[in-house]
Amino acid sequence: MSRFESYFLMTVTDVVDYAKEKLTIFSPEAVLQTKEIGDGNLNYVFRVWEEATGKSVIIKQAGHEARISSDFKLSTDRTRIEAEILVKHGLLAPGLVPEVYMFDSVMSCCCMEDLSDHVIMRTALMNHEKFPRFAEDISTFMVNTLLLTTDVCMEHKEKKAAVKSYINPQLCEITEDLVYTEPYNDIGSRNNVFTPIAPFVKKELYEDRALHLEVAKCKFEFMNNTQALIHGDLHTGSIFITPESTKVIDPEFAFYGPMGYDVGNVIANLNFAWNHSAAMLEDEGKRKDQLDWLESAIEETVDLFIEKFNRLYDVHVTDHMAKTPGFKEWYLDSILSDTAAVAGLESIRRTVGLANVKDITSIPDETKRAKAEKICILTGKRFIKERSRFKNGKDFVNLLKTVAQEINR
Ligand code: SR1
Ligand code: MG
Repeated sequence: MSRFESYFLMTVTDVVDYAKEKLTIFSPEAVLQTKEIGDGNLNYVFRVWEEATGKSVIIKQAGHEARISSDFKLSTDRTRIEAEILVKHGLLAPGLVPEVYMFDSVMSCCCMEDLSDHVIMRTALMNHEKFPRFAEDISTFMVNTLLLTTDVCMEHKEKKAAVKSYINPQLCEITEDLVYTEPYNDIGSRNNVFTPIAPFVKKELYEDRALHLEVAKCKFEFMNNTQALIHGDLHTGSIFITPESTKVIDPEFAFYGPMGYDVGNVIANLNFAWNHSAAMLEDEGKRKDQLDWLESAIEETVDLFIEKFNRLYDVHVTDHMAKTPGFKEWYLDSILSDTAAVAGLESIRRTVGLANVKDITSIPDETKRAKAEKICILTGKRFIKERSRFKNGKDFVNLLKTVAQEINR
């Protein structure tokens, strides 16, 4: 009888046996190596490879609680959501996600293409690398996976069935708490606030009542706008990249929500990379070069999203009323406003909340880190409060540059 007929959390040794027994890619005699390589907050990720043939795969398994904190007890069903969404994303945005080889509902694990020739984008950006294809690829990924899953394009009963089938209450709750609530009040007593800026956080985040009202409005938009099948966690740690290729991974937070949640996450995480390079690059020429590239990546991501959205909308719109002149522009405007708000919410929560980003926490100089954090918080606040005025890529970049200048004055 197989050891894998009831669920348990695997070790590297178990994973070798599992791969030999369950995956046709390896023969039962294969000599396999394995390493746990996960650096995310939730799951275990094993790379399994056979030296002799050069074959390799990734096996990702979900545990009953999050790695980052045992506060989060989670259903292991999230691996099913992830595997199903990866397959769907592969159909909607071919070449921009890893191939799924197998999903195992008993062991709650998913076996997929090994992307070891790619690097995690956050790490690469912290090494000040540039990726000329990024804006082109990520805008295609977002427009295709988002617009094509809306009521604008889909038959409405099918879309409602999809809303039902992709309901994801546990992971949505994490976002509702960590993104839309705790950074503004620390009611979970688990914010990670960098001590030198604690008074700043108190004044700018915990005591700004006008901000709280805007965040509350955004929270209810996130919970109630079943607009598109969103990735739900599209940060630079969810992107594998090379200069020639972009692959989006980890869609376990996917559900029907507002499109701006994905676009805003991308913008905020480029903002973190910008702040990392601004703080870490001593050489003025190199710093300017990297910041210019990051600014153009933000600008092009937004502008290409708008351009491709407009093009795809005209080709794929099926709803009669969505063809009304002016509706597309109104709809896109609301997505850009949500994008700005989420760029702000993500900038703030990764700075002061439970799940921080290395781009900021790895800045060793206290003064420089404090400055970077203040820029993230203040850009974040203005993205949220002024969200209706962001209409193109330049608007997003200009805010970042303006706030950075003010802090550095
Ligand atoms: C408890 S999980 C913390 C964060 O990690 C994930 O990547 C999501 O961003 C989540 O908010
Ligand atoms: Mg993840």
